[in-house]
Amino acid sequence: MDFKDFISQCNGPLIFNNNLNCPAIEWTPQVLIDLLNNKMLKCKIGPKIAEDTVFETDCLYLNVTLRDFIDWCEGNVKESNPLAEIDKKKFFCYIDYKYMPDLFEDSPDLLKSVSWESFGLCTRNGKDSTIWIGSEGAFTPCHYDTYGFNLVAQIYGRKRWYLFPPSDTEYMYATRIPYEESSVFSDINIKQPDILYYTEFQKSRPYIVTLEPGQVLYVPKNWWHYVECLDTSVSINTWVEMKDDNETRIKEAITRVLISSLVSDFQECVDTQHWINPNEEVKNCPVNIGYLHKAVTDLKLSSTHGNQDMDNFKLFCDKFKFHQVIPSSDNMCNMSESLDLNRKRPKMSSASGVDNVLENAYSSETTNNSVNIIRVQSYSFKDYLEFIGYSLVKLSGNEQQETKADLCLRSETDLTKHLVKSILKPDVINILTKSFLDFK
Ligand SMILES: O=C(O)CCC(=O)C(=O)O
Ligand SMILES: [Fe+2]
Repeated sequence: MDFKDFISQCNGPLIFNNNLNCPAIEWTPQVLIDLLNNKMLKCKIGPKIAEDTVFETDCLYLNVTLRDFIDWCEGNVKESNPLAEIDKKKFFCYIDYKYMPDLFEDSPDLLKSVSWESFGLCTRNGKDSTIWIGSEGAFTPCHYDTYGFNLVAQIYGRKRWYLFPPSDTEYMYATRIPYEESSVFSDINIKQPDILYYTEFQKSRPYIVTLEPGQVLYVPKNWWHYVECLDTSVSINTWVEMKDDNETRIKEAITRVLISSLVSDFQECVDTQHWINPNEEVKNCPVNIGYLHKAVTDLKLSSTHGNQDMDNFKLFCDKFKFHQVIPSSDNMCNMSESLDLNRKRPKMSSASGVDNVLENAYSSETTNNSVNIIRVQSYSFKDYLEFIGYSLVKLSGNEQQETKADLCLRSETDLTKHLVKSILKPDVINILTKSFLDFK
């Protein structure tokens, strides 16, 4: 395999086994409890199962220590635990999206415990990383990240990723409400999709992988993902900037201008707080126009003087140019059986045989210690439905469509939200960006 071959493999998600070499691979929840030293952390609480998509804006937030969180996960709650009232059967808790420099502001030396050097990114460490600690059943709704590619290290417990390629965007019912810089959300609930309402979704091609501790997932730029914790889970990721992020920055700046002016137009009559994710802040219009101006200036500079930034994607590909990438189909035939013998955990119960294959095909328990790279398997839409245990709701297609339409148009607030969502749709933003760039 040479450099070009590896680049062509990078057009889909990949799993890296035996390649994470840094002290943070030992970060069990217990180790993290000691390292974090009773630091208060914002914890997201949401329903494990819901008919509609659960966005961040639908969740409850409580401040907890990691000890409170783990005690709750283990069913060991004292009255003083802020999570004492939360029913573990119905709800999940997620200490998600914690930027490591904030988490370890009192002990910055710990940032060196993470290193992405074995992925060709020599200077990247905890200062560029984010940590996610979830209870069993915690999830992040389906979205794609607009900048760069992503490397995700699974440290403890298992996490399952459902991914969809950027070419499926037209089937994913994309929306910028709730708004968060650099995240485009899907309206679809991936675990219980309403395929009679979101009819186009059936044309999508799902890729599914269960990450085990020690594995690293490469997520290519703009791939959609829905992520769920199968156990109490710890993972660490880094979003790696790419050269073409400069153009994305203009799209993001336009979106920010639009959302801020829409919020100020509508805030008197609608609860616009629900349009914005809790970690996000919409600044006022002049500030946002300033971001847009800077994004355009930066793009101009990079196109006239050449981009001086290191090409991270090139560094990453260079590192693996002599490695084999095992195609997922080979992997399914050759590896799943032997891996099955080595399993440490009991199988999940499922109605489908696909489950066993998904559970086993990507285990890190390979026969030797050399790095191996495996393509993530894609599935037919039918197999995916079977895998998630989809069952048709009792309503007939027409009834269901009508009920949904009734709900959407029930109140003026919903109608407004609908209208505003359509103004912020990614295809509208693309048209605006294009005319903006042409105008310049
Ligand atoms: O692990 C999760 O829950 C979500 C992670 C994610 O969205 C990301 O790494 O981009
Ligand atoms: Fe993401």
